[in-house]
Amino acid sequence: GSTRLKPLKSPIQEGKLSVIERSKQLAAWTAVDEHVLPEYRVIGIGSGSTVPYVVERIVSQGAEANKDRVFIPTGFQSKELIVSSGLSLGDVDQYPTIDVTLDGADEVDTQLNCIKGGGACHLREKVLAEAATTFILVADYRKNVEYLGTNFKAGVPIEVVPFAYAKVLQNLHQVLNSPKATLRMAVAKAGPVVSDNGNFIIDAPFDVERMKEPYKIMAQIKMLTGVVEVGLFCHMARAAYFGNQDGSVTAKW
Ligand code: ABF
Repeated sequence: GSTRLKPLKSPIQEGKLSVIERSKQLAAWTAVDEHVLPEYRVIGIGSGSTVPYVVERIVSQGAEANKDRVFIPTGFQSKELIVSSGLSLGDVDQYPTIDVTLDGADEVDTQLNCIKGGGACHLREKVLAEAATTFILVADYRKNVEYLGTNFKAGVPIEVVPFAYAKVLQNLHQVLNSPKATLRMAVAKAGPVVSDNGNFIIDAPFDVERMKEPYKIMAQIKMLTGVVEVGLFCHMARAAYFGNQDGSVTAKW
């Protein structure tokens, strides 16, 4: 389903944010208001630039609401956000069951399949998405698409063990028909990006037709020996919230 919610008034930030940042904030605030229920104790916090607005809104629920809660990070950036916001930090090994995880996405299709991993955090993000009773996506309007690959052209992020990266690249080029798959390099080509888990990231573009069946692609990539995790999250999200340019929010479920 899908619905368009009325514009949320956010007097605090009125006029201080760009249209895109404001749409991220609106998506995040709406998702928190709808899904971070008072009785929830264990909350998964994702990565990216939309999630800070999720934490901002949770903090605004007050010290009383947050005093018995624990927040589980999806990586270094997410951990820093939790700690700097004064919220209690927990580990997923202490809390393998999470009440709700809220996270961003690079793109979300009409079935709520999404591309994640633009920030090289998708392995831990998928662990927390799977451990959550409810997994919620928050994003700006650019991510709300009919088919994956419409706006996000960098390709499917794939975390691979360094030992196997050249073999996996070859498999993608020759077997899975992604001739433009590349190893993700750090800024200024200083070397390959290394994930929080010490692995490399490959970005593998597929043509739009193939991206109409993301589950199939995800399964084919996941079977390649050396692949740790694929940045395609299929049939996992309960709902997705997109801030729109006009200040309204679109909810998809
Ligand atoms: C994380 O943040 C990643 O899975 C995804 O690539 C990225 C989205 O970033 P942003 O919210 O800044 O668009 O969720």
